[in-house]
Amino acid sequence: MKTGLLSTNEVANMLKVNESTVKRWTDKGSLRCIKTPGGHRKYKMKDVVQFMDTFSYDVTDLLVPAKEQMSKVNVSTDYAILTKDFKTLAELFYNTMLEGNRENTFQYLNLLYANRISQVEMFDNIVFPAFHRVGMKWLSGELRIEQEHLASNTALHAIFKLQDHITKKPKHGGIALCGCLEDEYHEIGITCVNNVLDTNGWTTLYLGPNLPAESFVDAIENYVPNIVCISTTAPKSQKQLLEQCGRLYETTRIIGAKLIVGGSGVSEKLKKKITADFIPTSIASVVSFVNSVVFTSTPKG
Ligand code: B12
Repeated sequence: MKTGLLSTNEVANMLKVNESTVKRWTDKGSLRCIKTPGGHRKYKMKDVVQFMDTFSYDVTDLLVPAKEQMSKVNVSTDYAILTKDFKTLAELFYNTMLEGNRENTFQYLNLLYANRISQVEMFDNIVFPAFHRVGMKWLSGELRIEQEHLASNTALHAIFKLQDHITKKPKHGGIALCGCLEDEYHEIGITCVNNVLDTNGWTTLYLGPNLPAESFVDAIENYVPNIVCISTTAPKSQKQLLEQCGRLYETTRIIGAKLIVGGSGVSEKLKKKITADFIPTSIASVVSFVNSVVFTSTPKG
């Protein structure tokens, strides 16, 4: 997917005017732009939306047609997408997944993706905050357990389905093994990590939740990955988690792989004790770490 700044030509197409008109508006100061070192004008989507809002253009024209399939999108949602108002978008995702309609939830994510919200932004800023809200509502008794289950399953389905619609980088040969250790059933974080790695050219092997440490060790030995990613959200016991991470770490050392341990189960205290190569706090931080790994380490198999 194309992301980032817009060219004068792209803005002209959006506003249905000539490039020279866009340049004139820019030079007059009505439309903000960034000048590249080479002197080219580049535009941020939010500045174009701001301009359209000021001059009463219909911002809905900017969205790609994926929205036709959504039942509940309205102008304020369109505006939230175009201005990357993640708070509003997370709220909408929360409402959509709680309804339990898998297709609508997928369509919502697809709409975001089609409108320049990257997969990483979507997970870190929309999906996870929505789930944290589910957790808070469940804790305060405002959501029932079956609603939490329905929301998680609906979201997981949509997240996997979206993966088939994402433009992926070519495979670079790196293998990533992703999963959760025994007694850990929270798999949304690791699913997102798995999918983002797949998008970034990794061959991912998804082991899912609740896998005993011995089987994880076997998987590392058999598939000889470059990176092993595990997620822990609510560890049953810190002692068990530390011990199991220790075993995985030893095995990754033998084959020359890197171990990444993520998830909100890694508290500040645990961070200091866990043996791992990287302990991320967001999906965004994983991407830069793993991209450096694939070119610097070759698994010993
Ligand atoms: C959905 C959910 C469930 C679902 C999970 C469904 C599924 N298929 O995944 C089900 C119903 C199974 C469930 C069960 C339970 N749950 Co629950 N659950 C949640 C909820 C609402 C969302 C979890 C989630 O996916 N969050 C999104 C994740 C991705 O966020 P994150 O862990 O913070 O991860 C971030 C980063 O660390 C990174 N990341 C995550 N993993 C990884 C991995 C790698 C490699 C990398 C690079 C990055 C990365 O990505 C995220 C971005 O910021 C949370 C609420 C919450 N606050 O999260 C409660 C919550 C986690 N659950 C909780 C509890 C208590 C339980 C149960 C014990 C309830 C019960 N009595 O049965 C069981 C335990 C099950 C078990 N043994 O694992 C508590 C945990 C409290 C605690 N700290 O111990 C929470 C916090 C709810 C609450 N507010 O109290 N749960």
